[in-house]
Amino acid sequence: MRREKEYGLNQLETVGIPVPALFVILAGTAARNWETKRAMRNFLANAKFLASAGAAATILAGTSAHADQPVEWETTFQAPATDMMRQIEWFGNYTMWFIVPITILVLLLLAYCIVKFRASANPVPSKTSHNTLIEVIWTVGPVVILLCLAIPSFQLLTAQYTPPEEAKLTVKATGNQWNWDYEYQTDSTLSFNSAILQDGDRAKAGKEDRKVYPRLLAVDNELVVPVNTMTRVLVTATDVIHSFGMPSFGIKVDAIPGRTNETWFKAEKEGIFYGQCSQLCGKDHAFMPIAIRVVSDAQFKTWLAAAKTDLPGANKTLMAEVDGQNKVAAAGN
Ligand SMILES: [Cu+2]
Repeated sequence: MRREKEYGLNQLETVGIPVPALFVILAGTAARNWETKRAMRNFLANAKFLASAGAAATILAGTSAHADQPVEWETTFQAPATDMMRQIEWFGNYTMWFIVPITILVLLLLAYCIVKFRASANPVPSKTSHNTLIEVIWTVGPVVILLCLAIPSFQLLTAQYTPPEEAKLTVKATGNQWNWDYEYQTDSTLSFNSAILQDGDRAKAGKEDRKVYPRLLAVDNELVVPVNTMTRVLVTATDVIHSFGMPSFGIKVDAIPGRTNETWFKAEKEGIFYGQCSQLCGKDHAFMPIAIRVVSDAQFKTWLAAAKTDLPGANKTLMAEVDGQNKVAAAGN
């Protein structure tokens, strides 16, 4: 802040802008806590701009009990499953409050100028080349707007790189052309490969429900994590650069050969979540999905113990339990 004061905002006083007033506006923006942001976000979420968004939400509501995944004609983010994603969603909506008015203002100004100063109505154009007031406005205006965007943006970036607590579970995700290896860094390591689910394998895997296990997103072995647990993900690759992305968790980090990147999440909802490799990595880039199954702590412990000796068996048992729960929930019991 001091640097801004030294090099930037001091100049405002020379052009007659009351700097303290500016700081009040900015401080208000910066100090607004997440509760207020949440309220604003809810308001924005209700004010859907497009009818198709509403339609997409209706479609999504039908499947959200089971899974969070992309839906056709989706115009908004997938439903957040972590606080980080909620903050990202808030910031996305917040920027719309600047983008939409600016776009409308510029459009109206253009239309006004095109009509008012057209050659037939205004044959002798003005030769004005300077106007101090307008120049000050179009310099100061964008500076204020950029500061209003920069401050929450940097706060969000800082939050993403500052895990609020020590991770309770560490998982390493290694990208390969074109599948993922997962390694649980627990007392005795568990590692397995996770590749796209082939249609021919659906019946054998018990994954015939395409709503829960969608085409191009379902995998043979999901990454299983416990709910409400701080999870650290170490991300690397063996061949080319991939990217580990999970939209509803608000995470995306490059998987680079010879280097380990780190990200974290704390999933708040149980269910199965889908993401994809997000870095062009070769001919099957579109076919290396990421599936994370979030389960209760007890279910995770049982699964982890069983998976060390029999992964397919552990997955089947877990699926039977989770799908059974969902059926009971769907029946309204
Ligand atoms: Cu990839």
